[in-house]
Amino acid sequence: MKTTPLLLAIPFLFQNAMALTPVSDNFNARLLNATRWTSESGAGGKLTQSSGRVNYTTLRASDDDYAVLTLRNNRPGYNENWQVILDVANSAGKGEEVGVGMMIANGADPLDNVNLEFYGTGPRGGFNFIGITDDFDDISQDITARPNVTKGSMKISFNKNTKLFTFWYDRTGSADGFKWERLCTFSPTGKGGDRRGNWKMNPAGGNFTVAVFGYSEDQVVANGKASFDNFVLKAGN
Ligand SMILES: [Ca+2]
Ligand SMILES: [Ca+2]
Ligand SMILES: [Ca+2]
Repeated sequence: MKTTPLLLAIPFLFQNAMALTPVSDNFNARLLNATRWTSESGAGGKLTQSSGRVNYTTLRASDDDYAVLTLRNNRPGYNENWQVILDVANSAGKGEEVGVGMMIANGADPLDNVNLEFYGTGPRGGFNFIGITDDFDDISQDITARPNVTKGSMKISFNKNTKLFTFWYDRTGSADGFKWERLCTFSPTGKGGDRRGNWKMNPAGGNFTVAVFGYSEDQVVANGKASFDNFVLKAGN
């Protein structure tokens, strides 16, 4: 059939020419955009879009409460420069027992992932990096900065040439613009970076899933104590 070569060519061209589709969400609508995000939760963890942001709550203090929103149709690539940004607020004052943040996972294996979490103020507060490969999480490898703030912004960027993720925070949030401070880098090739793990990414077609989340461990989290806002995925790093 004459159309066959064309039909075969389209996906190929599409794959090569396709630039990253930017996403931004100010969470100002009454309801969460369910076309954009898939929602998942465990134990009593709950994410609710209200007052122009997404609030994390739990009514009962149980183990492993969490709630996650994952971008449904947008997977940034292994061969693109991209970044994700999020405003975060946390006045729970419980250190790492209550967090909000972002997770990037290997699109081919969710057990390979990196997380940037925000714990708020205090000696156990701050912005914390976690790197996990094949579900192995060594907390002695976490990297934390403690600017002693209850709100700020976080950014995870990916460089297609170095194949490094870089983790950043802004200690004042987005309202006054961004002044990014570098926390650390992670290499998914298993080589280089401040931390590393071999995710065995597909060199041609590898991609990543993007999620935002809240979680708590044995804590009641009242509405307004932990939240996030102003998600952005865009090209460049
Ligand atoms: Ca908002
Ligand atoms: Ca793996
Ligand atoms: Ca700022």
